[in-house]
Amino acid sequence: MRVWIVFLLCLAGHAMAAPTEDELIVEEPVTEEPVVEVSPDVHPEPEVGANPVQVEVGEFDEAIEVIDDDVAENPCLNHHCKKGKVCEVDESNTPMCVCQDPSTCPAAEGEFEHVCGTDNKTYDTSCHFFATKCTLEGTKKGHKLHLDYIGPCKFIEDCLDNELNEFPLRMRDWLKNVLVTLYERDQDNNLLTEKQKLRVKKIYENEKRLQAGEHSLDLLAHDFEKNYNMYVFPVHWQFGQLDQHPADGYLTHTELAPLRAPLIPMEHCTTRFFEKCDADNDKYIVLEEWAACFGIKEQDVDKDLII
Ligand SMILES: [Ca+2]
Ligand SMILES: [Ca+2]
Repeated sequence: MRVWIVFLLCLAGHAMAAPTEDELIVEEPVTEEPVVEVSPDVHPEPEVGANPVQVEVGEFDEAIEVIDDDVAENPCLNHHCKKGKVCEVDESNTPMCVCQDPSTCPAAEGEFEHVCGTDNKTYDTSCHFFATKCTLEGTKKGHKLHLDYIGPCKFIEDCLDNELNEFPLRMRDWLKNVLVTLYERDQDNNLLTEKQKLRVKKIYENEKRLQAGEHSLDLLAHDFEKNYNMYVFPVHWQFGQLDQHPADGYLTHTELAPLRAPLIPMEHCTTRFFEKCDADNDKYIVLEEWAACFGIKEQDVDKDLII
């Protein structure tokens, strides 16, 4: 339970930091199947988006390339490449993205920069991971290789059925607490829209609200039953936060990565939980599937709550 609180504080902390200037991002067509991609990249001090959970959304999307037509003297200056690639010019001085040599990646400053790939291999940093993945492009091995989670590879126990059922209890409570924390600390800021603030206000001011803290699973289950309505919006809100590349009502593996990758080392049911969420097994999680795996009733699923 403690890890959830630490995670919450950590994410809330990120959300409170000063926003940095965003680059103008031009999305290029996705060249490989986005549904199986997980591509997080975590900075020691992540920049901040509007989402406390989805820190640095763009950083997680390796399919994004940023290209500026205003080519200066160095054609590579404004030619950005996706993760794992660097810009080089060919004979006609035309910039192109080529695979980065992993040995040119800066060394990790600490263990927290290590990442674990789905090949169960620890990579020094996400730069090393994506550079390696790039060199395998076009191969079956490369296609199957994804970033699994943040931190060095470690033994992750199997998730038992009863543990799987406990996962949404904690997750729901945590989402609610994230929103309340945002509301409390962010009254003048823009992390929540006015509509969202009004919805969270109702939860925040509800005297029956279960305060953040360590609670038994029994209490969490009881509270969900008793105060069900307080959980409906947080579950919708999180879906909207993740569904941004593109915001099409479908969560891909890549879009889920910002939530999933930091969580796996702490919660060993994470992978199984999100696999199960995709009830029809089409590799996308739609709002109905998402809501259902958090116990939200079908009649309460409402796309308007996401806005
Ligand atoms: Ca989407
Ligand atoms: Ca699905």
